[in-house]
Amino acid sequence: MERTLILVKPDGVKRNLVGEVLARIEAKGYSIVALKMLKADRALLVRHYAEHEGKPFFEPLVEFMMSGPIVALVAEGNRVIEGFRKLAGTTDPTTAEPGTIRGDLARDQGTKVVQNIVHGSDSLESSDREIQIFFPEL
Ligand code: D4T
Repeated sequence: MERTLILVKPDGVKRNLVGEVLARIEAKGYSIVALKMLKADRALLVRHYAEHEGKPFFEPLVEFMMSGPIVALVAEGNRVIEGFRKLAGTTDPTTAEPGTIRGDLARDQGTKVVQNIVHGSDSLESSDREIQIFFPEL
């Protein structure tokens, strides 16, 4: 069965949206098979966001992701990678479709990095890699 790594980012946790995000994942019919709250350190985030190293938003992104606790989870189901990306909506919350997590719950905060509530793996290769980073025990 396909699996994806989902993060509720610090903005989502601060705004008490963990339950809302989990409810949308479960209501869609995916199963949550692992879940934890943590404060990510720099080394973990540099691994997770390796593809963005060197980009102008990389440092603000790492700082933002260290600014408070996050919730990491693994969701499972047929085509869950694609399905959760649809539930999340596009990266820019201003233009993310209403009905999506980002479209309904986030907006441009004028910050150097986009604060958009959630992360979801974008491919099978990414999900394998990211699940290994956050849940090496799985
Ligand atoms: P994640 O990875 O968090 O699920 O988001 P996306 O898949 O939608 O976006 P991404 O990996 O391309 O970017 C990671 C993270 O960086 C922020 N970001 C991204 C930003 O602030 N400015 C930008 O131009 C881009 C591309 C938002 C999400």
